[in-house]
Amino acid sequence: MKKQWWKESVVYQIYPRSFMDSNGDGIGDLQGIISRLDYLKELGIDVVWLSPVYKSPNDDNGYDISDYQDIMSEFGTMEDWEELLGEMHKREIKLIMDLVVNHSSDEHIWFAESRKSKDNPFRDYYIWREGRNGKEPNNWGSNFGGSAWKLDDKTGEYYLHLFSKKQPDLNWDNPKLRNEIYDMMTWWLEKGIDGFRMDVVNFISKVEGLPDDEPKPGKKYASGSKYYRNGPRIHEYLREMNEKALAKFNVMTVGEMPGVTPEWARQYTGESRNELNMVFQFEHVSLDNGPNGKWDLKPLDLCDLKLNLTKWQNELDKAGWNSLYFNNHDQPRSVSRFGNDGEYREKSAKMLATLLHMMKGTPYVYQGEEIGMTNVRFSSVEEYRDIETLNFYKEALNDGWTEDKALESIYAKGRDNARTPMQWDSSEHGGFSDGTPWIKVNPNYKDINVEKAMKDPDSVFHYYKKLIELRKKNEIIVYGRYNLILDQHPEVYAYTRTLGNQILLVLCNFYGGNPEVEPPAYIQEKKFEALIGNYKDIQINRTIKLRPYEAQVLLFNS
Ligand code: TEU
Ligand code: CA
Repeated sequence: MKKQWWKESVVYQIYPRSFMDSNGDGIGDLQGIISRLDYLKELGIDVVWLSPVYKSPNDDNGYDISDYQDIMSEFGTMEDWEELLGEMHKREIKLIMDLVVNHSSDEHIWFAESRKSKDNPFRDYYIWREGRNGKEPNNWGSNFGGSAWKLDDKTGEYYLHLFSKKQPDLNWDNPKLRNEIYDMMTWWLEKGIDGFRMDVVNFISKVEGLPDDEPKPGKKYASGSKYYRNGPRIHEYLREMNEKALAKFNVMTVGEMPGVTPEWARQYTGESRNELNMVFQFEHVSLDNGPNGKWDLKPLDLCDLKLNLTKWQNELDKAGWNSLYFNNHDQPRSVSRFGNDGEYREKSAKMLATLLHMMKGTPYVYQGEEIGMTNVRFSSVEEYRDIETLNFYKEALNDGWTEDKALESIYAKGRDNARTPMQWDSSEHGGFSDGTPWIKVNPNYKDINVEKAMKDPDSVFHYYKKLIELRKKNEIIVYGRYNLILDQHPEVYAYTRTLGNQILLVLCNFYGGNPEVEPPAYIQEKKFEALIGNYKDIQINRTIKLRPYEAQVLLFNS
């Protein structure tokens, strides 16, 4: 397996709106990020993935871009951005930008032109169709609810929007559009950025004819996703993008890909294929979805998680590369979702971090995860800001859900769980802003904050720091082969990594019980070094006795 800097890196995701506000308007900004770079350096991360900071009307918090080559005024100026890049590079932190090119904002100049007339030169930058018997061109639903089509009065045709109606899908089948994108990417790459995270990039090629899909019983709209995920020309486009923009630079790429399987991922990330370095898959964060999707709550079965992550570890072992994540700006906080955010908040946050960071792949840390930030429960829907959440709430009530039931789903799965402001200290608004934050701070900020975590040597922060350090010192954590053990154990997730004559044993008690596990035979014979654990000692005899949410990592040399 070829060594690469991005295989040896840990990435930290910043959601700028919620990270740090420097001027008291309640909105995080670029100067705010600059003021916290020393903190990130202290944590030890190598790369920052910055969620979108481009000009945007913020229908979807920057994932609706109206100018790809300008900065959102609420966040600062291009000079601020240049300063941010410089300050990061000075600290040897790399910067990858978010590339959102499945769609633009409807306020992008391309769309303003496109909608003017059927023969406008920009018409084909988007996906326009005539209606069918006075209705939408097909029965696809948008990922944010409702139809995926909007009728535009000006020309009497519909445009496709797989997300909000202010996010019209770009037409990648048009070579002119593709070249515009590659030029824009090159423009950023020449500024010296270190790569891209690509938003829903496996959606860019749609099946010709945009056929109807089968709706679920009782539903008006169908998913349609089988006609736009991993579509017919996707590999062609990614290779062209590589050839025309990426290949000239030593950068990393990660494609966000809902619905991707390991088979697909091997094609996208295979070393000789010249497409992407890694993908974000969604299978492991969908295991607690019921049959009706994310809002349909279902408890996680640990064995499902083992089976799934193991499949990804094994299938991408020789071809491709994994990205490792539990959190991002779209997911609820992992300590609340898979751990225990009450009595065992710190223990379980460390356990989950151990489980993920000792696997093979590039780990991603989402802002606040490194101090064990939790989900939030706002008492009324008025406190929520996320378009997906608000659309869901409206639809759920229309479908006959009670307010309480809808709120329970939002508490468990809503994206705003991840978007409450970063908790820096115990001062008002958690030290995020001197003004009124655009979304409320989680009321637990007095207890959970960066200042407190940095002072406490036992904190989740210091544990993450150590996990990141270990990856730098032990090649086995980066390149060792993964092997699941105790595969049927209902409470313990255990695996080994092997490289040369070393074995790394990772034991994670996923729950609050006291399971006793039989260690592999070699544990009796070989000397080991305890690399990291979330208890002060380790209880090993004939068996290993695990305490609630205990995690242990042992390294054997032979
Ligand atoms: O998310 C892609 C996506 O599929 C989301 O709809 C995701 O599945 C959902 O948030 C979870 O319920 C990307 C971005 O990460 C997200 O923030 C954007 O809203 C979306 O694309 C549109 O750009
Ligand atoms: Ca601000």
